[in-house]
Amino acid sequence: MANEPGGPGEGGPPEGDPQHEGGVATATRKKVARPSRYKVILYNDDYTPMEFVVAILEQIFGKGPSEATAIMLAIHKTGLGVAGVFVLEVAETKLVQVHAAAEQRGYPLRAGVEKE
Ligand code: TYC
Repeated sequence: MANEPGGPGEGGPPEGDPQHEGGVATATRKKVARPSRYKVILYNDDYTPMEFVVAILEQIFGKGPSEATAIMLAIHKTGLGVAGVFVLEVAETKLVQVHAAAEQRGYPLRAGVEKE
């Protein structure tokens, strides 16, 4: 059997068909589902220590020290900031992790999820 499912040639235009040669591939390609993405927002407050917010951004959101510090300072100045963008299930998990870590330390840090 030529052209086994999953084998080479799968998914592309039929080879040797003049109608499909040299054209713009995207014009005939089927649409693919792109899952919606969601921002995890952190909100400023007067009591959560800056170092704790930086640690959250590093440990839960995978930011490096300088980016985590920049995001924390932007939240401190403007009132809110984006910690990361994820598919919904991941965004909601991060939200739970932020609130659990803050609650454990007794800090009022709040976070939310917003569609991008
Ligand atoms: N405003 C806090 C302070 O001065 C720091 C802070 C930054 C708190 C970001 C929350 O999401 C936050 N200690």
